[in-house]
Amino acid sequence: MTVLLCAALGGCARPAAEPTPADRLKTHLSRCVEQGKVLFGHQDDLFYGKNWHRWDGGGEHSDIRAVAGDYPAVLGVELGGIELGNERSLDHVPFALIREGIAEHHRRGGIVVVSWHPANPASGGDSWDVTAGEGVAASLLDGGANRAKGREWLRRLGDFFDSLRDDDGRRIPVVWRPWHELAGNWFWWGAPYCTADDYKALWRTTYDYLVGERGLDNLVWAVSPGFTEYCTTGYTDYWPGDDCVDLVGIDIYQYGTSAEFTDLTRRHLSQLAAVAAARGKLLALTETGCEALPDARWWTGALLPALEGFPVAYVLTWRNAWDRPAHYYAPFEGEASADDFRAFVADERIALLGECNELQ
Ligand code: BMA
Repeated sequence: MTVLLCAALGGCARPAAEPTPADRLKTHLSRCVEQGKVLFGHQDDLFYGKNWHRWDGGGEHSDIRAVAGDYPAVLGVELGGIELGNERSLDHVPFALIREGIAEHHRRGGIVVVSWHPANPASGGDSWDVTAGEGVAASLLDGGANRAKGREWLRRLGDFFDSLRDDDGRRIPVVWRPWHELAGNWFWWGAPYCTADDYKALWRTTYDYLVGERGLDNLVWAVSPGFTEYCTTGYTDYWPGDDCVDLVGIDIYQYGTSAEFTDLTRRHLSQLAAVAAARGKLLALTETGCEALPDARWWTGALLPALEGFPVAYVLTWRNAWDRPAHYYAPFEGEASADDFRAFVADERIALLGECNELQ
């Protein structure tokens, strides 16, 4: 009987392996791209925003939902401080609340992306402490002075990723983008202080530990080096390896005019679209924004035309700080660009949570 059935089915192929949580997330993102959608994201959206925060008795809120009637499709979360065993992120959010928010967003059919601004292992300063100069990244590698500390940091990260579970106990997938903005001179792992070989080894060490040793199958690996005057080879010489990258991204903020932002973003996205296509990777605008939104038509006038025609899976706008009045990148109730933001998300290309959920 088995033989007959096998013959009828054209041979006994081994059953296909069950897709991992990361595979399912990649499929979800690819489906959105195929449908011509760009998922809209906002950093820390569920945890705090303009004049509110959810911890210490604060209730649920979302600046995006308050303005546009739905949550962002993509929730950005930040793990800086977890490596030290802290209870709260460097932006004051309890990690327990971050875990809860990730599960909540996943349950609603949304996508989570994770950034990490780790401390400087050599100086004890923060990510932006570059006073130790070259060699800090190398100190985390095999034979380096901070290797044991680096292993401990990765263990804490691994514990957190492993603790992300859905209601059935399955791991929740997230886009994970460690060691970002490599091309800048502002992080201790930045290109001015880190050779291509050391950067690739740092990435490989991170990947081998989390995926190889810990077996974490819920991470979609995103690289977002960027291009700067200090380094233009983030996607070539510093490329961590085709087997340990799933998504190619870039972080671009507006510092000049809206027209300059649109032009710069288009130039960089067209370069990245070619990299992503050649390597078979997803593409995203992994961080963006214009602090305090001086241009009330920024959404339809600058960001939408910047994205036009590129197969961008998602765009993540940076956080609306609860404790720094001018440090915000997304609208909130009464903010000057709120009307334009509603027009932006009404565009058929832009998806908030509801549409993202439907495309699973
Ligand atoms: C930066 C700023 C900081 C913040 C950091 C990590 O761009 O928003 O205030 O601590 O990101 O989220």
